[in-house]
Amino acid sequence: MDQDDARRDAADGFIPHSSHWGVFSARMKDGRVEVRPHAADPDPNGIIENFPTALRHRARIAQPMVRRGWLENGPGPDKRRGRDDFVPVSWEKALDLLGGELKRVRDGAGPGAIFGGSYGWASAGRFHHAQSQIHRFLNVACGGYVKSVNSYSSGSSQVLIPHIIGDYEGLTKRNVSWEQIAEHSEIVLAFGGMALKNSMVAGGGVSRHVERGAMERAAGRGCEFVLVGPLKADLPDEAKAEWVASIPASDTALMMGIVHTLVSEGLHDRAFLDRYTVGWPVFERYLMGKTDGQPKDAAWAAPLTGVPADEIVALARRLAGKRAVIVVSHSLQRAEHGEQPVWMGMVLAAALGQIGLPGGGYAYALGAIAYYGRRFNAVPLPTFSQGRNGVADYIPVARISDMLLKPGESYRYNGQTRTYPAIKLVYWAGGNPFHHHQDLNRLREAFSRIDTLVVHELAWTATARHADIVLPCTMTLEREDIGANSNDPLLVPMRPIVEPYGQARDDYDIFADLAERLGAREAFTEGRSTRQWLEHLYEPTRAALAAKGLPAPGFAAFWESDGYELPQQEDDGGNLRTFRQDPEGKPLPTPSGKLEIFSETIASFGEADCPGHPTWLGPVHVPDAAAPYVLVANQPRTRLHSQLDFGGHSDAAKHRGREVARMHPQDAARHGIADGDIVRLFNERGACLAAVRLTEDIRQGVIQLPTGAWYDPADPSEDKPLCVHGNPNVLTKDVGTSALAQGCTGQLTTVQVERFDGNLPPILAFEPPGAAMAAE
Ligand SMILES: Nc1nc2c(c(=O)[nH]1)N[C@H]1C(S)=C(S)[C@@H](COP(=O)(O)OP(=O)(O)OC[C@H]3O[C@@H](n4cnc5c(=O)[nH]c(N)nc54)[C@H](O)[C@@H]3O)O[C@H]1N2
Ligand SMILES: Nc1nc2c(c(=O)[nH]1)N[C@H]1C(S)=C(S)[C@@H](COP(=O)(O)OP(=O)(O)OC[C@H]3O[C@@H](n4cnc5c(=O)[nH]c(N)nc54)[C@H](O)[C@@H]3O)O[C@H]1N2
Ligand SMILES: [Mo]
Repeated sequence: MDQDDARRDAADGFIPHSSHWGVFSARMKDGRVEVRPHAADPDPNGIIENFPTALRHRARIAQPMVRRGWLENGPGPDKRRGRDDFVPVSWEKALDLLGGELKRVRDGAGPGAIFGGSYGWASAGRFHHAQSQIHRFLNVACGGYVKSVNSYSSGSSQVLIPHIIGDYEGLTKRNVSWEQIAEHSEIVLAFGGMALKNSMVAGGGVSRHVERGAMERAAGRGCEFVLVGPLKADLPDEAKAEWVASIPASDTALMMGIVHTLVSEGLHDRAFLDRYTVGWPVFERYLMGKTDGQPKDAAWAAPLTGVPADEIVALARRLAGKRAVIVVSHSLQRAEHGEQPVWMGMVLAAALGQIGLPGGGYAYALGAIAYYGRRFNAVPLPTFSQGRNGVADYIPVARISDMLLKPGESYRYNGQTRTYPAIKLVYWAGGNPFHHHQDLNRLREAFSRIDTLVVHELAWTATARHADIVLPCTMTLEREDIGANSNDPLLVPMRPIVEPYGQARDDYDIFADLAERLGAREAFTEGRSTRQWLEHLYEPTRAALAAKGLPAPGFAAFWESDGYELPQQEDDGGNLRTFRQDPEGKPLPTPSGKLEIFSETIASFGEADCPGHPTWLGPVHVPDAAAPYVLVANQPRTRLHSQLDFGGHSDAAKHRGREVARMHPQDAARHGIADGDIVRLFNERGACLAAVRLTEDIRQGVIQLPTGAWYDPADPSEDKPLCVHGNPNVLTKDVGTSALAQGCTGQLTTVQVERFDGNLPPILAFEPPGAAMAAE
């Protein structure tokens, strides 16, 4: 931060802090919270405006609660989860009950009956990071837990890319940067776009939002941007993009049509393919129709993609011979057969021969989150150790309902046949499965099968409402921490501005007291207070700064500062650049050492839904008479996932309290739907209400409803209640991307829509359950 700005903040009583949506500062004034973005941030994120209203909102959890049915009848499968009421209890009682239950499961069925994957984004801050806390606790005090692997973000690419490109982080984080886009790229072809709403967010925080500026600079020097996807808003105005409004989930076909054109016209970079890839000849035979009689040409791709053949041909010609970069957003692989566009994107980039050149090649996920396309820090960050997990078992993260519904059944994952464990206790801290998982009615059924669900939450999310034991945790701004992210230079002293809400406690303190009940307090805390942990975690960063001969003040000085700028590494293009320069000496970490257009490994797995090279496996997420629209359930603009949905910034973007869905006016007219109406979206899995905005900036036949509105069932006693608020995950289907990766497919589904003319049910998602209100 600039010295003058820092002085201004300090003089005004603003205290530095950080969040996933940006570094900021905050103060309490006249009982109100005020926030200010980091002074050096050229393009601050409005999401920080959720804090002032959220911090003391009634949706916060004020005290420990136990579900009545669990309290009265003890642990066991129970359909009343999410339908029962809660009994407020003291911290002593809650922790005694939970300590006893953890012992019962650990000593009876073993730690392999505890699911502690606890997926979720939690909050920024290196110490209070809830996943680190819960995992350390379960390791140290319970002997371990069944974990989850991969993420909802990139479940299919995280499995695929090591086979075909080698290093996932090398592709996403040390490859094409925003600096290179601004200076070198001549054409950016972005499948799924690079929406600024998405790159406004980074796990751990970001001090400068640079994406808009980089696109503006690139466009200003004549770089062309082409957006492929159903929504025009997926690239900002500054990119001056041309919009190809394609059919969702058709990108693989479009890419094949482009590559077929390149090959037919001799525009592909044969020398690059020969030197840096394996399997091109096999793929080329498939592409040209020699193996299945169907050339994957532009005319073939046109009806599948909704893009006219001549446009596909023209696009191929425009790309050839230029410093071209192919961007594929995470969203493309969060769909059935999501591996295919990620793999085919690499093949397209390889055929253009630009991989490894500045501003060229394959920028998978660039723009999806603010930690892609940036420089890495040159010193290590404070890191809280999670200890050793005594349980080896895991599930691919998005298979949670399958695990709970089908214990003992087998499934395929990454070439293995695995078996779902029998889980008795599920423990969540820092995530919201009723936000992130698909087919929420199925998830409710899954959660009814276990003995006990424990949740630490700062607010009454649907996950908390389905729990047996709910423990209220503090929110950032109520505790001290260190903010950092490996791709942002600012190390931030996150000082609290307000006392914890109600009886809320830090996850760390909760786990320390629980560990005591399991005989493991000392092992969990190592005798340190929170402040002592922060000092301890800060030390390796300080030592690394000192070793570089840089100013390396002690913790006390850091704590009183407005943050330190850490040194960063060069923007050197990473291992794809060195591979290009020296393919024999610096091979990729794939089996062949090259880019794998054909993968022997994947072919050997024998999965019909993920063969040995990119393949068009037929259309998925296809509308039919019962569900004639494709629903795009993408990331929300005004919040991170479900976090602080009750905050003012999120609330202001709703209409009549409902989440806003967008649809094309011509589609709406067929149903007598007008702008601002309330609609019911439904399919065989469920139904929700939403408000409608009409826009021509969406492909016809597509309806968009972002994720993140809190699940709000009108009548929780029903098996498939209407969500009155607009959570699209009551509609999405709970299947994996393929037997290879088993990733999340929540981005797309198909739905029907109708105008909702009934009495509008109230939104109760932000009202605490009855007993909680009475107890306050
Ligand atoms: N349909 C559909 N579904 C999707 C997606 C999609 O595209 N479409 N996208 C998916 C993606 S990419 C992701 S990453 C997931 C995100 O899913 P999640 O990461 O589970 O979503 P969040 O809302 O960030 O959940 C974090 C929770 O942690 C709580 N929390 C915050 N700080 C703390 C803390 O300090 N301690 C504790 N104990 N709790 C805390 C918050 O209140 C919040 O409830 O959603 C996925 N779901
Ligand atoms: N404001 C905000 N930013 C966020 C998040 C958030 O919750 N809020 N979440 C963060 C997280 S955890 C992640 S993983 C990233 C997610 O990054 P992404 O998954 O890339 O983000 P989405 O917004 O879900 O999808 C981007 C766009 O892809 C388009 N799209 C959907 N399906 C298709 C398709 O089949 N083909 C094509 N060509 N386009 C398609 C949609 O129009 C959508 O707007 O975002 C991060 N950024
Ligand atoms: Mo994500």
